[in-house]
Amino acid sequence: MTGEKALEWIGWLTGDGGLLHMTSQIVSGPIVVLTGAGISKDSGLDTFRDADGVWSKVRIEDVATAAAFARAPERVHAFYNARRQRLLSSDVAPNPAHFALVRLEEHWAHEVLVVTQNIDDLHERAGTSNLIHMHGEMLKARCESCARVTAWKDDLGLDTPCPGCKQSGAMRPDVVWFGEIPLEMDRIYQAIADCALFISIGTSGNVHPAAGFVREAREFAGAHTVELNLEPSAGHTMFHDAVLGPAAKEVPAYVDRLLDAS
Ligand code: BJW
Repeated sequence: MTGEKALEWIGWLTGDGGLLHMTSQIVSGPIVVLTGAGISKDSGLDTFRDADGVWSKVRIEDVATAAAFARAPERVHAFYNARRQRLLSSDVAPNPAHFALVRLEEHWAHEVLVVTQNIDDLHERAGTSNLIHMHGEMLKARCESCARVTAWKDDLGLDTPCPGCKQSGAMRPDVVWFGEIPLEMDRIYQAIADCALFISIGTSGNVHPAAGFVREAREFAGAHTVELNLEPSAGHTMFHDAVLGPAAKEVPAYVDRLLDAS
């Protein structure tokens, strides 16, 4: 069966400086890939918790909670307007890690679901189709009055009317702030329960519920768990294997090894 010998092959052949440890477990079946800000770092977007990250410049409690938005909506709009314009600038584009996940989806014999915490659209631009944005999307706006979600590329402000109900002052970025419930959780937990391989890419493992997915995959689904990150994440002990290095380099190489062996 395609993919059956993939991880056995990896364990046998690799061992370069970026590799912490690899087991020889044989894996075949569905894959869940969790991605975080680190996968988009090589595309020119900031991470959150690195030294130069978003949270080194603004406080979470000022921009990433519903209370912050209620208290100072202009500041929250300015924060997301700037990030939206950055995402749409000509020098931001998918990097080889995003494209490698498209190859995995296209050529793996079983389902590959990408669950991203990122609100950028770089997975879509690369071509990933089986994708969940659990923390929402920067290029969508939601009306708090009528709940309509609208594709959005312009700045948002207090004077922006909802295209549906026409009310002004109720539009917000369609993202998940702290204290809000991430999207499509039932579908995500079902996919994790069914997966044979769980791959985490470019996330620090500090934010729940995403940080708990690896435990679900390993302990309840019996999945093989692999982390690809610049440095060990907060939950690194839950992963069977780890590959340390930049996503743009390590993800294509890892996907190549999986597919070459299948
Ligand atoms: C590279 C690299 C390169 C760099 N290559 N790698 C349990 C315990 C404790 C607290 C909680 C808990 N459960 C819930 C909570 C509360 C809270 C929470 O987690 N708090 C913690 C901070 C303690 N969680 C919530 O409130 C969530 N809601 C919730 O739990 O609802 C209850 C519920 C859940 C499920 C079912 C039913 C009910 C909501 C969380 C919302 C997070 N929102 C944000 C901002 C909004 C979107 C935006 O503006 O972009 O989402 S916060 C921010 O963090 C953003 C990210 O998606 C998220 C994760 O960050 P990520 O991706 O991990 O980035 P970094 O910067 O942390 O890490 C980057 C990594 O990449 C690093 O490791 C680098 O080394 C690496 N890297 N360059 C590869 N080139």
